[in-house]
Amino acid sequence: MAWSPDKTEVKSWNEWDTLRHVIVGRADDCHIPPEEPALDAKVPEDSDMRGQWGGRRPQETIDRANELLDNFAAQLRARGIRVDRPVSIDHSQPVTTPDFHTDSQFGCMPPRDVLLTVGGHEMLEATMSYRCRWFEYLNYRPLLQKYWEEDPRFRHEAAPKPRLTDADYHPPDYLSEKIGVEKRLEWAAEKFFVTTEEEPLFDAADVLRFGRDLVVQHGFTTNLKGIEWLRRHFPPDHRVHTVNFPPGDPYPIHIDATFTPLRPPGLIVNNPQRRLPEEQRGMFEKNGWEIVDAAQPAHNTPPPPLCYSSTWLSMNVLVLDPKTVCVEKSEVYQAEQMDKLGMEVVEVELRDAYAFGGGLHCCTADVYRDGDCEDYFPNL
Ligand code: ABU
Repeated sequence: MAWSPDKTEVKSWNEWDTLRHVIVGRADDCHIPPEEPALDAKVPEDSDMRGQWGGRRPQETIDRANELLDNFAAQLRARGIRVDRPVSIDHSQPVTTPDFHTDSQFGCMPPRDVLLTVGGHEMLEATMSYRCRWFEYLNYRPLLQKYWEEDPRFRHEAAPKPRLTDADYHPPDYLSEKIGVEKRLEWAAEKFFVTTEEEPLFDAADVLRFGRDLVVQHGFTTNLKGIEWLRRHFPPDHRVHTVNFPPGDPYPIHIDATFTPLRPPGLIVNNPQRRLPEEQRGMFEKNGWEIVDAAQPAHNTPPPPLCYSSTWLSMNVLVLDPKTVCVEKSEVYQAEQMDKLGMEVVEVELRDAYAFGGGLHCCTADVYRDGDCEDYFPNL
C-alpha cells in the first residue's frame, strides 16, 4: 500500500529506500556524563576532554545545536517527510540500579543509537552499553506509544536491559591512564574491546539494514553476545553478519562513520582508515556491491568543545532515497564525492551539534521508508 502522511506505519527495511517518516533528535538538557568505564575507554588519554565530566552542557551550546536540529527537521518537512521529535527526560537525574550508580545521564540527540527499525513493523530499543545511557529509551517512549496506538501492526520491542556491573568491562586495562594509540590499535585488531562478553550488549547504531540481512559491527558498544541476541531475536529468514574494521580505529563505536551504503547493489562508501578487511569482503563482492573509499573529512579535528565522535562524521550522511543524500554543509569533499557518485546532495548545517551525539545519520531514526524485504545477497 502506498505511503500516506495521514496514517502512521512503522516500516523500514534498509538504509536507502525513499524516506517518508523519521525521528530527529533534540539537544535539550544534554549532559556531559560522569566517568564510567565505557566512556573513559572512548576518550583519548591526551584529550582535553579527560576529567571534564559532569553537568549540563552550556545553554548557549544547547540553543545553537537545537537551532540546527530544528532547521534540519524543517528541511526534511519541506521535502514532504514527516518528522517527529523526542520528549527530553531530565538528564540531570542520577541512575541507580541494584548493580550500578551514575550521577547523571546523557541526552536525546542521537535516536539512531537507541532505536533500531527493522522491516515491517518493528522498532527495537537497544540494550546500550554505557551506564549513563541506560534510560535513554525513555526520551522516545511518548513517540513509540503513539506509534503503538496508531499502527495496529507496530511491534514495540525492547532488548533485555543489561546489568552493566563491573564484569561488563575490562578494567584495569582499558582504564589505564596511558594506554597509547598503538596499544589501542593492537587491542582492536585482536578484538579485545572495553566491553566483555558478560551479557548481550548492543547499540542500534552498530547495525546496518540491507533488507533481510543485518550487518553488525563488533566493537566497544556491541559485543558478540549482543550480535547473537539479534540473530536469535529476528526470524530465521533474517541473516546477521558480524564485521570489524581493524586496523585503523582505536575507539570502534558505531558503524555509521565507517561503512555507508548508498543504494542497492550496489554502492557502499567505506572509511579509508577503517577498511573492511579482505576476508570480510566476499559477501559484498559476490553480490555486486562495490565498496569505495570515502572522501577525506574537511576538518582535522572534531568541533570543540567536548565532542566524543571522530572527524569521520563527514560520512555520517542520511540517504533520503537512492539518488539523494543529506551531507553536512562544511563537509565539502564528501559532498563532492557524493555528486561524482551520482547522488543529488542536500546540504545540511549540523557541525555545531556534533558534540551532542553525532552527525546526520546519528541524529535521526527511520520510522518509514518505502520498499519491502529484498534479498540483496542471493550468493552467500
Ligand atoms: N556515532 C558515530 C561515531 C563514530 C565515530 O566517532 O567515528
